[in-house]
Amino acid sequence: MESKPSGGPRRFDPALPPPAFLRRGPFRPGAFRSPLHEPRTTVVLGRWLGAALLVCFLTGLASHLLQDPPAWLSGALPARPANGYRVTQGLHVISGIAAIPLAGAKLWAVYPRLFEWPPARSVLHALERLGIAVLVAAVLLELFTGLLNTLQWYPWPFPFRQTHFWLGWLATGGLLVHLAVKAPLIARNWRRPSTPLPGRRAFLASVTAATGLVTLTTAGQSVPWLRRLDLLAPRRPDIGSQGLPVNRTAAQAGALTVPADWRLEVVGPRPYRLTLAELGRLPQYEAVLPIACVEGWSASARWGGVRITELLARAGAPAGSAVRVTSLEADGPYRVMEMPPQYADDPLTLLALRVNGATLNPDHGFPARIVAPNRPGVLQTKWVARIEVL
Ligand SMILES: Nc1nc2c(c(=O)[nH]1)N[C@H]1C(S)=C(S)[C@@H](COP(=O)(O)O)O[C@H]1N2
Ligand SMILES: [Mo]
Repeated sequence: MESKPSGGPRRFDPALPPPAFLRRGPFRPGAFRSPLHEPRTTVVLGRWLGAALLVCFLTGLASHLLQDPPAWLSGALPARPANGYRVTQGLHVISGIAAIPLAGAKLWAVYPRLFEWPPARSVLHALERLGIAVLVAAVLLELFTGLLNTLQWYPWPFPFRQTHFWLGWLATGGLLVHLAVKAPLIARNWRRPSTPLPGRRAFLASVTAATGLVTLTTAGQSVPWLRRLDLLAPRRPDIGSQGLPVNRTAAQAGALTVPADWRLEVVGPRPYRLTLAELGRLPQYEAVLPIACVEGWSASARWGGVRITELLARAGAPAGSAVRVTSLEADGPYRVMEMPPQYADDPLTLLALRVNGATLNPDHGFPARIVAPNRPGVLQTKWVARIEVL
């Protein structure tokens, strides 16, 4: 059956029939019977998917810059709002998870085009299809690696963060080219058609329900009032020792032992060392700050301890100094952390000795850890050994 668009809703333009020997399986004329493989459906899905990917890209960029800023930017990152990273990273993971069913539906709607004949009508058409292949591959890999990251599962040989970052640019670039190429088709199908297509409403309602369901059952890992619905996310932010999840336990950090003669070492113009008891006799402050993990969960806690800015002043550090913090861990990617001056100076930035009123337990960083406003969890260094003025 050769279907030419007539009257009713437009199908994707039918091309030539494939050669006789190929006319089987998906190359059979009429192989795709659903009327929903058509542009209006893909435009409706594309709007939602595009919005989710855009939010995901921008919040991902924020995440990357806060965790690993280029030198020219590091002094300009804001320490406020204190919850900023919690919100952007929460949105990053929420939009990424929502994009998964949306991308599935969008690909289902367009996949008959994979079997178009001829595979390329012109050089331009070949380039366009190549662009779509890159876009689809980048988006799928991005969603897949991101989802596995929320599970702390890295079954691949490449570094997650850099790969995820560059794939994000590739996907976004590919998306912009795709939108430009498809602009006329998008414009034609932007508005609701006068004749509704049977089945489309039910299909779109199912996609909306699926997206809503995965969002609602995972968003509670970062959105406190959705906590009770948090059934599918890897973490419940209220489950963990001392009322807070643990990302990497002391055991996972290499059977970490705190030496009996532990002292905080502060290195600056007037270096000094302090025991835990001596730290406890310095002026103590409290700050309510979240741990916001890049993997998507976040939880607020009440931290108590000494202000970093006061420790630095005591070492004779000039105002506006950056610091390097080293953990007791033997190795591990988060053993050493650098903190630009705007965080080190902030009255909310603490060398915390307590969490939610109790002495830190080993998993939360005993004897002392860093907490600072608007910073990714990975930079909230646990088991602190040394603070150096840079
Ligand atoms: N020294 C050290 N500090 C660390 C880590 C680590 O592996 N080593 N993990 C970080 C990560 S990824 C997070 S999310 C927070 C988690 O803090 P919590 O386990 O107390 O909740 O600690 C951070 N501090
Ligand atoms: Mo983390």
